[in-house]
Amino acid sequence: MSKTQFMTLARHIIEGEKRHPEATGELSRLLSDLSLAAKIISLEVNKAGLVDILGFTGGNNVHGEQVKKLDMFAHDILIRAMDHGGHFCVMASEEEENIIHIPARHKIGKYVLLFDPLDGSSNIDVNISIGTIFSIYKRVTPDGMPGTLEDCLQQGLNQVAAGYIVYGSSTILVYTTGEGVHGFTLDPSFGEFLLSHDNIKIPKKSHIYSINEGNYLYWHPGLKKYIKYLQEEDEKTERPYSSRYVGSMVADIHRNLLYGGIFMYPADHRHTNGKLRLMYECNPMSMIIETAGGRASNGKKRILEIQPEILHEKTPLFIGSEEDVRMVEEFMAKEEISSEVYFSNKS
Ligand code: P6P
Repeated sequence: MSKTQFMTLARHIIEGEKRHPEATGELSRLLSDLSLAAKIISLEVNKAGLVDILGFTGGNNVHGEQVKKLDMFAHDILIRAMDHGGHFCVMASEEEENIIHIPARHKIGKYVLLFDPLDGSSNIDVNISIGTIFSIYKRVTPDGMPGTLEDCLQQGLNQVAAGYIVYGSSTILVYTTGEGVHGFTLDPSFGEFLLSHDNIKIPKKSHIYSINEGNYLYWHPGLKKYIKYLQEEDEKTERPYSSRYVGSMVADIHRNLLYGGIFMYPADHRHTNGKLRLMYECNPMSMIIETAGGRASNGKKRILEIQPEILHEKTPLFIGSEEDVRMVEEFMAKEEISSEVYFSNKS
Protein backbone atom coordinates (compact mmCIF):
# COMPACT_ATOMS: atom_id res chain seq x y z
CA MET A 1 0.00 0.00 0.00
CA SER A 2 1.48 3.34 -0.95
CA LYS A 3 2.47 5.55 1.99
CA THR A 4 0.07 8.23 0.88
CA GLN A 5 -3.01 5.99 0.81
CA PHE A 6 -5.62 6.86 3.44
CA MET A 7 -3.61 9.75 4.71
CA THR A 8 -6.52 12.09 5.28
CA LEU A 9 -6.16 15.87 5.30
CA ALA A 10 -6.99 16.02 9.00
CA ARG A 11 -4.33 13.43 9.87
CA HIS A 12 -1.76 15.10 7.63
CA ILE A 13 -2.28 18.46 9.33
CA ILE A 14 -1.99 16.89 12.79
CA GLU A 15 1.17 15.01 11.74
CA GLY A 16 2.57 18.34 10.56
CA GLU A 17 1.75 20.04 13.84
CA LYS A 18 3.42 17.23 15.84
CA ARG A 19 6.72 18.53 14.48
CA HIS A 20 6.05 21.80 16.33
CA PRO A 21 5.67 21.24 20.10
CA GLU A 22 4.46 24.82 20.48
CA ALA A 23 1.54 24.15 18.11
CA THR A 24 -1.87 24.41 19.78
CA GLY A 25 -3.78 22.40 17.18
CA GLU A 26 -5.73 25.55 16.28
CA LEU A 27 -4.43 25.60 12.71
CA SER A 28 -5.38 21.94 12.29
CA ARG A 29 -8.91 22.64 13.37
CA LEU A 30 -9.40 25.66 11.14
CA LEU A 31 -7.98 23.88 8.10
CA SER A 32 -10.33 20.97 8.80
CA ASP A 33 -13.24 23.42 9.03
CA LEU A 34 -12.14 24.87 5.67
CA SER A 35 -12.13 21.39 4.13
CA LEU A 36 -15.73 20.90 5.27
CA ALA A 37 -16.75 24.09 3.47
CA ALA A 38 -14.84 22.84 0.42
CA LYS A 39 -16.82 19.57 0.39
CA ILE A 40 -20.13 21.44 0.52
CA ILE A 41 -19.10 23.85 -2.24
CA SER A 42 -17.82 20.94 -4.33
CA LEU A 43 -21.20 19.21 -4.06
CA GLU A 44 -22.98 22.30 -5.39
CA VAL A 45 -20.41 23.02 -8.09
CA ASN A 46 -20.70 19.46 -9.34
CA LYS A 47 -24.45 19.62 -9.64
CA ALA A 48 -24.70 23.26 -10.69
CA GLY A 49 -26.08 22.14 -14.02
CA LEU A 50 -28.88 20.25 -12.32
CA VAL A 51 -30.02 22.66 -9.67
CA ASP A 52 -31.40 26.07 -10.47
CA ILE A 53 -28.28 27.67 -9.13
CA LEU A 54 -26.87 28.85 -12.45
CA GLY A 55 -27.33 32.24 -13.86
CA PHE A 56 -26.89 35.59 -12.26
CA THR A 57 -28.24 36.79 -8.95
CA GLY A 58 -28.94 40.00 -10.76
CA GLY A 59 -26.71 41.66 -8.21
CA ASN A 60 -23.20 42.95 -8.71
CA ASN A 61 -20.22 42.43 -6.42
CA VAL A 62 -18.07 45.23 -5.05
CA HIS A 63 -16.16 45.39 -8.30
CA GLY A 64 -19.26 45.90 -10.41
CA GLU A 65 -19.00 42.36 -11.79
CA GLN A 66 -22.22 40.39 -12.19
CA VAL A 67 -22.31 37.76 -9.46
CA LYS A 68 -23.31 34.19 -10.18
CA LYS A 69 -25.43 32.46 -7.59
CA LEU A 70 -22.64 29.96 -6.97
CA ASP A 71 -20.25 32.78 -6.03
CA MET A 72 -22.57 33.94 -3.28
CA PHE A 73 -23.31 30.36 -2.22
CA ALA A 74 -19.60 29.67 -1.79
CA HIS A 75 -19.13 33.02 0.00
CA ASP A 76 -21.96 32.27 2.42
CA ILE A 77 -20.82 28.69 3.07
CA LEU A 78 -17.29 29.78 3.89
CA ILE A 79 -18.49 32.46 6.29
CA ARG A 80 -20.97 30.13 8.01
CA ALA A 81 -18.34 27.38 8.26
CA MET A 82 -15.61 29.66 9.58
CA ASP A 83 -17.21 32.36 11.73
CA HIS A 84 -18.07 30.33 14.82
CA GLY A 85 -15.07 28.00 15.28
CA GLY A 86 -13.28 30.54 17.46
CA HIS A 87 -10.33 30.63 15.06
CA PHE A 88 -10.66 34.08 13.51
CA CYS A 89 -10.80 37.69 14.64
CA VAL A 90 -11.77 38.98 11.19
CA MET A 91 -12.35 37.76 7.61
CA ALA A 92 -12.38 39.32 4.15
CA SER A 93 -13.86 38.09 0.88
CA GLU A 94 -13.70 39.14 -2.76
CA GLU A 95 -17.49 39.33 -2.61
CA GLU A 96 -17.61 41.78 0.32
CA GLU A 97 -16.39 45.40 0.10
CA ASN A 98 -15.53 45.71 3.79
CA ILE A 99 -13.93 43.38 6.33
CA ILE A 100 -16.25 40.74 7.81
CA HIS A 101 -16.55 40.86 11.60
CA ILE A 102 -17.04 37.77 13.76
CA PRO A 103 -20.57 37.83 15.25
CA ALA A 104 -20.50 39.03 18.89
CA ARG A 105 -21.94 35.70 20.10
CA HIS A 106 -18.87 33.81 18.88
CA LYS A 107 -15.39 33.54 20.43
CA ILE A 108 -12.80 35.77 18.76
CA GLY A 109 -9.68 33.92 17.63
CA LYS A 110 -6.11 34.82 16.73
CA TYR A 111 -6.21 34.20 12.97
CA VAL A 112 -7.28 36.21 9.93
CA LEU A 113 -8.90 34.62 6.87
CA LEU A 114 -8.99 36.20 3.41
CA PHE A 115 -10.59 34.32 0.55
CA ASP A 116 -11.87 34.35 -2.98
CA PRO A 117 -14.90 32.07 -2.64
CA LEU A 118 -15.17 31.07 -6.26
CA ASP A 119 -12.52 32.29 -8.67
CA GLY A 120 -13.13 31.89 -12.39
CA SER A 121 -16.88 32.06 -11.90
CA SER A 122 -17.43 33.15 -15.53
CA ASN A 123 -16.60 29.51 -16.33
CA ILE A 124 -19.32 28.01 -14.14
CA ASP A 125 -21.94 27.72 -16.89
CA VAL A 126 -19.55 26.06 -19.34
CA ASN A 127 -18.26 23.42 -16.94
CA ILE A 128 -14.67 24.65 -16.84
CA SER A 129 -12.72 24.18 -13.60
CA ILE A 130 -13.10 26.90 -10.98
CA GLY A 131 -11.61 27.33 -7.53
CA THR A 132 -11.63 28.69 -4.00
CA ILE A 133 -8.49 30.45 -2.74
CA PHE A 134 -7.66 31.15 0.92
CA SER A 135 -4.97 33.01 2.83
CA ILE A 136 -4.41 32.85 6.60
CA TYR A 137 -2.48 35.23 8.87
CA LYS A 138 -2.06 35.66 12.60
CA ARG A 139 -3.64 38.87 13.89
CA VAL A 140 -1.36 41.85 14.63
CA THR A 141 -3.77 43.73 16.90
CA PRO A 142 -4.36 42.79 20.59
CA ASP A 143 -6.06 39.43 21.27
CA GLY A 144 -9.65 39.35 22.39
CA MET A 145 -10.71 42.45 20.50
CA PRO A 146 -12.55 42.37 17.12
CA GLY A 147 -10.08 42.18 14.23
CA THR A 148 -9.43 45.22 12.09
CA LEU A 149 -8.39 46.18 8.57
CA GLU A 150 -4.82 46.40 9.90
CA ASP A 151 -4.97 42.66 10.66
CA CYS A 152 -5.90 42.05 6.99
CA LEU A 153 -3.45 44.40 5.28
CA GLN A 154 -0.29 42.37 5.95
CA GLN A 155 2.51 41.49 3.54
CA GLY A 156 2.13 38.04 1.99
CA LEU A 157 5.37 37.03 3.74
CA ASN A 158 3.38 36.95 7.01
CA GLN A 159 0.94 34.26 5.84
CA VAL A 160 0.90 31.22 8.15
CA ALA A 161 -1.03 29.10 5.65
CA ALA A 162 -2.43 29.36 2.13
CA GLY A 163 -4.26 27.09 -0.24
CA TYR A 164 -6.84 26.53 -2.90
CA ILE A 165 -9.50 24.04 -3.87
CA VAL A 166 -9.85 23.35 -7.59
CA TYR A 167 -13.25 21.96 -8.63
CA GLY A 168 -12.44 20.09 -11.82
CA SER A 169 -12.52 16.49 -13.03
CA SER A 170 -11.94 15.87 -9.34
CA THR A 171 -11.89 18.19 -6.35
CA ILE A 172 -8.37 18.78 -5.09
CA LEU A 173 -7.35 20.80 -2.05
CA VAL A 174 -3.78 22.09 -2.09
CA TYR A 175 -2.33 23.80 0.98
CA THR A 176 0.91 24.85 2.57
CA THR A 177 1.90 26.06 6.02
CA GLY A 178 5.36 26.85 4.67
CA GLU A 179 6.66 23.29 5.02
CA GLY A 180 5.99 21.72 1.64
CA VAL A 181 2.97 21.93 -0.62
CA HIS A 182 0.54 19.05 -0.39
CA GLY A 183 -2.48 18.05 -2.51
CA PHE A 184 -5.52 16.06 -1.38
CA THR A 185 -8.11 14.59 -3.70
CA LEU A 186 -11.70 14.35 -2.48
CA ASP A 187 -13.08 10.82 -2.50
CA PRO A 188 -16.79 11.60 -2.84
CA SER A 189 -17.72 8.03 -1.92
CA PHE A 190 -16.92 8.74 1.71
CA GLY A 191 -16.29 12.48 1.69
CA GLU A 192 -12.64 12.49 2.68
CA PHE A 193 -9.72 14.43 1.21
CA LEU A 194 -6.94 11.85 0.72
CA LEU A 195 -3.28 12.76 0.21
CA SER A 196 -2.63 12.40 -3.52
CA HIS A 197 0.24 14.86 -4.14
CA ASP A 198 2.84 14.77 -1.36
CA ASN A 199 5.38 17.62 -1.15
CA ILE A 200 4.79 19.04 -4.64
CA LYS A 201 7.79 20.72 -6.32
CA ILE A 202 7.33 22.88 -9.42
CA PRO A 203 9.90 22.25 -12.23
CA LYS A 204 12.51 25.03 -12.33
CA LYS A 205 11.94 25.50 -16.07
CA SER A 206 8.93 24.62 -18.17
CA HIS A 207 7.54 24.66 -21.71
CA ILE A 208 4.07 26.02 -20.94
CA TYR A 209 2.94 29.64 -20.77
CA SER A 210 -0.46 30.98 -19.73
CA ILE A 211 -1.61 34.48 -20.69
CA ASN A 212 -4.60 36.11 -22.38
CA GLU A 213 -3.03 36.88 -25.76
CA GLY A 214 -6.09 38.93 -26.68
CA ASN A 215 -4.47 41.73 -24.69
CA TYR A 216 -1.25 41.61 -26.77
CA LEU A 217 -1.68 45.11 -28.18
CA TYR A 218 -1.77 46.62 -24.68
CA TRP A 219 1.25 44.83 -23.21
CA HIS A 220 4.64 46.17 -22.09
CA PRO A 221 7.03 45.97 -25.08
CA GLY A 222 9.37 43.66 -23.17
CA LEU A 223 6.50 41.23 -22.58
CA LYS A 224 5.66 41.26 -26.28
CA LYS A 225 9.27 40.31 -27.04
CA TYR A 226 9.21 37.58 -24.39
CA ILE A 227 6.08 35.93 -25.80
CA LYS A 228 7.53 36.06 -29.33
CA TYR A 229 10.74 34.48 -27.93
CA LEU A 230 8.69 31.59 -26.50
CA GLN A 231 7.10 31.05 -29.91
CA GLU A 232 10.44 30.69 -31.75
CA GLU A 233 11.79 27.23 -32.56
CA ASP A 234 14.78 26.03 -30.55
CA GLU A 235 14.97 22.41 -29.40
CA LYS A 236 17.63 23.08 -26.75
CA THR A 237 15.33 25.42 -24.82
CA GLU A 238 12.15 23.40 -25.55
CA ARG A 239 10.75 26.20 -27.74
CA PRO A 240 8.15 26.84 -29.01
CA TYR A 241 6.37 26.59 -25.65
CA SER A 242 2.78 25.37 -25.47
CA SER A 243 0.14 27.99 -24.76
CA ARG A 244 -2.42 26.90 -22.14
CA TYR A 245 -4.96 29.42 -20.80
CA VAL A 246 -8.20 28.26 -19.17
CA GLY A 247 -9.33 31.67 -17.99
CA SER A 248 -9.52 30.29 -14.47
CA MET A 249 -6.44 31.22 -12.48
CA VAL A 250 -6.71 28.32 -10.02
CA ALA A 251 -6.91 25.77 -12.85
CA ASP A 252 -4.05 27.36 -14.79
CA ILE A 253 -1.76 27.64 -11.79
CA HIS A 254 -2.63 24.15 -10.55
CA ARG A 255 -1.60 22.67 -13.92
CA ASN A 256 1.58 24.75 -13.98
CA LEU A 257 2.40 23.69 -10.38
CA LEU A 258 2.32 20.03 -11.41
CA TYR A 259 3.76 20.25 -14.95
CA GLY A 260 5.79 23.45 -14.74
CA GLY A 261 4.78 26.65 -16.44
CA ILE A 262 4.47 30.39 -16.16
CA PHE A 263 1.13 32.16 -15.62
CA MET A 264 0.97 35.87 -16.37
CA TYR A 265 -1.65 38.51 -15.77
CA PRO A 266 0.34 41.66 -16.52
CA ALA A 267 -0.53 45.29 -16.23
CA ASP A 268 -1.55 46.80 -19.53
CA HIS A 269 -3.14 49.97 -20.88
CA ARG A 270 -6.55 48.86 -19.68
CA HIS A 271 -5.51 47.12 -16.45
CA THR A 272 -2.85 49.51 -15.15
CA ASN A 273 -2.41 47.36 -12.01
CA GLY A 274 -3.32 44.08 -13.64
CA LYS A 275 -6.65 42.38 -12.88
CA LEU A 276 -5.90 39.93 -10.09
CA ARG A 277 -6.30 40.74 -6.42
CA LEU A 278 -3.25 40.79 -4.16
CA MET A 279 -4.68 39.71 -0.82
CA TYR A 280 -6.84 36.69 -1.67
CA GLU A 281 -5.58 35.59 -5.07
CA CYS A 282 -1.93 36.52 -5.66
CA ASN A 283 -0.52 36.27 -2.13
CA PRO A 284 -1.85 32.77 -1.36
CA MET A 285 -0.89 31.46 -4.80
CA SER A 286 2.56 33.02 -4.40
CA MET A 287 3.12 31.35 -1.00
CA ILE A 288 2.22 28.01 -2.57
CA ILE A 289 4.39 28.44 -5.66
CA GLU A 290 7.41 29.79 -3.74
CA THR A 291 7.14 26.98 -1.16
CA ALA A 292 7.07 24.52 -4.10
CA GLY A 293 10.31 26.06 -5.42
CA GLY A 294 8.91 28.55 -7.93
CA ARG A 295 8.80 32.34 -8.13
CA ALA A 296 6.05 34.97 -8.07
CA SER A 297 6.53 38.66 -8.85
CA ASN A 298 4.76 41.73 -10.16
CA GLY A 299 7.38 41.85 -12.89
CA LYS A 300 9.96 43.48 -10.64
CA LYS A 301 9.30 42.65 -6.98
CA ARG A 302 8.27 39.47 -5.13
CA ILE A 303 4.49 39.47 -4.66
CA LEU A 304 4.93 38.41 -1.01
CA GLU A 305 6.95 41.56 -0.27
CA ILE A 306 4.27 43.99 -1.47
CA GLN A 307 2.90 46.05 1.41
CA PRO A 308 -0.86 46.27 0.71
CA GLU A 309 -2.66 49.59 1.09
CA ILE A 310 -6.27 48.64 0.32
CA LEU A 311 -8.21 45.40 0.79
CA HIS A 312 -9.09 44.73 -2.86
CA GLU A 313 -5.79 45.94 -4.23
CA LYS A 314 -4.77 44.58 -7.65
CA THR A 315 -1.30 43.63 -8.82
CA PRO A 316 0.34 42.43 -12.03
CA LEU A 317 1.28 38.75 -11.59
CA PHE A 318 4.05 36.59 -13.10
CA ILE A 319 4.08 33.23 -11.31
CA GLY A 320 5.41 29.71 -11.83
CA SER A 321 8.68 27.99 -12.75
CA GLU A 322 11.51 30.08 -11.38
CA GLU A 323 13.66 30.29 -14.52
CA ASP A 324 10.68 31.33 -16.66
CA VAL A 325 9.58 34.07 -14.27
CA ARG A 326 13.12 35.43 -14.03
CA MET A 327 13.39 35.45 -17.83
CA VAL A 328 10.23 37.52 -18.38
CA GLU A 329 11.47 39.95 -15.71
CA GLU A 330 14.73 40.30 -17.67
CA PHE A 331 12.91 40.90 -20.97
CA MET A 332 10.83 43.66 -19.40
CA ALA A 333 13.80 45.23 -17.59
CA LYS A 334 15.64 45.52 -20.93
CA GLU A 335 12.70 47.48 -22.33
CA GLU A 336 12.28 49.56 -19.17
CA ILE A 337 10.26 52.64 -20.11
CA SER A 338 8.57 55.26 -18.00
CA SER A 339 5.18 54.05 -16.83
CA GLU A 340 3.71 57.37 -17.96
CA VAL A 341 4.72 56.61 -21.56
CA TYR A 342 3.70 52.96 -21.33
CA PHE A 343 0.41 53.43 -19.56
CA SER A 344 -0.62 56.65 -21.29
CA ASN A 345 -4.20 56.02 -22.16
CA LYS A 346 -4.24 55.55 -25.93
CA SER A 347 -7.73 54.16 -26.04
P1 P6P B 1 -9.31 37.40 -18.54
C1 P6P B 1 -11.39 34.86 -13.53
O1 P6P B 1 -12.37 35.87 -13.73
C2 P6P B 1 -10.07 35.56 -13.24
O2 P6P B 1 -10.17 36.36 -12.11
C3 P6P B 1 -8.95 34.54 -13.09
O3 P6P B 1 -9.38 33.35 -12.52
C4 P6P B 1 -8.49 34.35 -14.52
O4 P6P B 1 -7.15 33.91 -14.61
C5 P6P B 1 -8.66 35.75 -15.11
O5 P6P B 1 -9.70 36.37 -14.35
C6 P6P B 1 -9.06 35.71 -16.56
O6 P6P B 1 -9.16 37.06 -16.98
O7 P6P B 1 -9.24 38.90 -18.61
O8 P6P B 1 -8.15 36.74 -19.25
O9 P6P B 1 -10.64 36.82 -18.97
